[in-house]
Amino acid sequence: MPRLGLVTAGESHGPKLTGIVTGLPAGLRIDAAAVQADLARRQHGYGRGGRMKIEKDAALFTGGLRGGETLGGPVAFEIANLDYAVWEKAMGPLTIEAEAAAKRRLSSPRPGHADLAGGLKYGRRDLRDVLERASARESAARVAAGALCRQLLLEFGIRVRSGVLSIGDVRCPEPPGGFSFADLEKVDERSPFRAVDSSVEPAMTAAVDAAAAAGDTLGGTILVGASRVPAGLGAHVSWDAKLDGRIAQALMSIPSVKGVSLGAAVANAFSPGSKAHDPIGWSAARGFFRTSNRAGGLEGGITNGENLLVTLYQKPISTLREGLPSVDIDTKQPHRAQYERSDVTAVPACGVIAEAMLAFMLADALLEKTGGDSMAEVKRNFDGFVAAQRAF
Ligand code: EPS
Repeated sequence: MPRLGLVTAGESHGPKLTGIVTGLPAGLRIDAAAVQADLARRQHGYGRGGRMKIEKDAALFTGGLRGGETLGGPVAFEIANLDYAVWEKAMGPLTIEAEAAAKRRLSSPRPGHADLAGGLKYGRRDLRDVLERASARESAARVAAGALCRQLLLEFGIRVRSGVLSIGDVRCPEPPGGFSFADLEKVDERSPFRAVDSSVEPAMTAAVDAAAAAGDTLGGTILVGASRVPAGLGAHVSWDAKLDGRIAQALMSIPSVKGVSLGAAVANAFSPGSKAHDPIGWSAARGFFRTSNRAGGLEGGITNGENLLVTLYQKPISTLREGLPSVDIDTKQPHRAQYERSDVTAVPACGVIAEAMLAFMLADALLEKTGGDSMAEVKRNFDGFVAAQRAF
């Protein structure tokens, strides 16, 4: 049964985002500077629009911590939306001014965004009521929550990293045997693309510039992974206990992510079984190990002790300057989709959000395995199951 919970609240141009993480054990030391660093990493990236110049994301912790340590209760935090200062009249939670709200109304939905589907479902004639919550702004709260989980994982030596594989049609050349966690360790966090191979970054800059000049947008692919993951997280016993499915759901829930694949899943689908699996070896020093990692670290929905490797496929952002063909919901006449200030691409940021979601799902699976209300109990139980595996 899942152990961790995450609820986020807040609209993109409302006063703030709120996050609440439940299920963290007591006694986890929280490094606020590391949370801040992840929030800054998410904001960094070539191809972002004007909004990122306005926001300075910072998590203000308001519950569940004392003196920098978790207490075992829900951990709550807030991230202010600095842009709210100019949106208050249209986005006030309790009162809005009709004229300001009318000026901000969205009535020509953007194909690819949640605007129309959400408007139909919730009966909202101002599609802004949908887009404000569907906005990827919400991912800032996920990153803060993921940063807490990353700190828990680090206590067990588990590290989570990501890197951009492609933007538009510019791809990092794939090494023989595929990308590995070592490629993610080489990613330069100061780079505005965070590509696994920095030699393609000038071509990525040119592709984003060309898309921006044409009023177009770009998607891409991202590799996210975790190292030193112990075998035995997740379970094969029920469809909803399988960790591969749980991770896929979490990563697919990131705005614009439309595909998720584990290890060499796509290549494997076109290969015979003799070339799709990972031979098993054993040595006294390493215990059981694999000579390749095509499975991406999961078999039968259970971690197998190899590094976790997941690829995400992000579609191009659906807000285009000229507006894609759409219909005005009032007149029902053809009308170009309304343009909202937006990004040209958010692929580099997506990697940071993917790290947060993977850290959350791995921390959840680890705590599910160990149980424990305090970090001391979690560590004792973790050491016990690792020792049992070594003796297997
Ligand atoms: C987004 C549109 C843009 C992005 C936003 C996601 O916002 P705005 O309409 O205010 O310019 O910048 O992303 C963020 C605010 C963020 O923090 O990532 C969208 O429509 O999803």
